[in-house]
Amino acid sequence: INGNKPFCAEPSSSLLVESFLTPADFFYVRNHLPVPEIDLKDYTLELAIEGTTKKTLDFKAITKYKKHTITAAVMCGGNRRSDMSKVKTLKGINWNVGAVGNATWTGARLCDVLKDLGINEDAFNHVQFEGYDLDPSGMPYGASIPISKAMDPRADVILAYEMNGKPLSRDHGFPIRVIVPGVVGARNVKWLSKISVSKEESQSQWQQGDYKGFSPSTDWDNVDFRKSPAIQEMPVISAICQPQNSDVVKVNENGKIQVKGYAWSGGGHKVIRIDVTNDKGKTWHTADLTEDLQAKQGRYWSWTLWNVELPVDKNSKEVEIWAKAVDSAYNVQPESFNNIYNLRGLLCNAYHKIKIQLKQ
Ligand code: MTE
Ligand code: MO
Repeated sequence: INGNKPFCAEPSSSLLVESFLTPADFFYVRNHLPVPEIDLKDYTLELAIEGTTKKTLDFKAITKYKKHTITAAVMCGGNRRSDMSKVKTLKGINWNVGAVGNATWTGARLCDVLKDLGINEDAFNHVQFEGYDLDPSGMPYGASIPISKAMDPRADVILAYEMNGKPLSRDHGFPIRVIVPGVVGARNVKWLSKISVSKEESQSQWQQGDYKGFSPSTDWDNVDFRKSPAIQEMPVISAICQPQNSDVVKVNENGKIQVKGYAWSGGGHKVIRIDVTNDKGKTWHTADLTEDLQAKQGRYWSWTLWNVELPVDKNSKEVEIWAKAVDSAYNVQPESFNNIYNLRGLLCNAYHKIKIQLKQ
């Protein structure tokens, strides 16, 4: 548990790689505001075009749209922040590697719901979302995505009412949340109350004054949030989950140790390779991948789990392990956090490096 009010929590990393689909109870929770309590029979979703209310849907009306299921990882923009914070102090929840989960999401496609509004796509730029959770001044949580992503049937944006085949839990956005696959967690608005098609981005704090990247030299005295774009698609990332940093690991009869983790990339890019080293890059070992075999080209929303057996030196008592992922655009993780440090601790995708003790 990383925070009680609002509630934020992540599973231990070894639990994370136990299954390809993350059970809802182990799926990280990130709330910025108090969790709303919603009665299904009172639930409404407002649809608006640039401020003009066009339509209100109840829960049943949303379930009448053709049902779509996708498998997608959701990752917080601050996942692995605790690693980046070792470079220099920064502001934010001290996430380890667990601010990510992979699940199936079932619901109506956003493009189908928007099509019924009869929008002239060229007249607008963004689709904004609001949640039923409110700040003390009565302002809701909010975010937006580009209209091109919202309207594209192949972008698979879902108004989800099921997670892993069961109704969404309160923690994860009951009764409806938007799943924007390949995009930073912050845009996957929970407890969805309103969708508006607009010329402008969401003016919420989380779109305008947070979830943006900056140069390592930007500090709180000179930061100008208007100058960086809001994070949408996420960069390629991986993490070692078993063993964990400073674990004691028994070397097997073949002189090897088992290492497991996950990797993911935004924008529908598939992870094509994981390279792992235990000699600081002199030798790289290619991991075996567990992938979503149903995913289509350019629509790879799931994470990839990986495992590898690393041969270790007979005499060594301690070993450092590094992992890096490569995606289908041949994007690769940067080697260290030094040159990607940013004051909010976002986009923390440097090589994951751990040190473990060996029992020979
Ligand atoms: N939606 C609402 N309404 N309120 C929130 O605080 N947090 C966002 C996003 N959607 C949030 C929200 C952030 S920052 C993340 S990382 C994801 O939800 C987390 O989703 P989860 O709690 O289901 O894991
Ligand atoms: Mo987040």
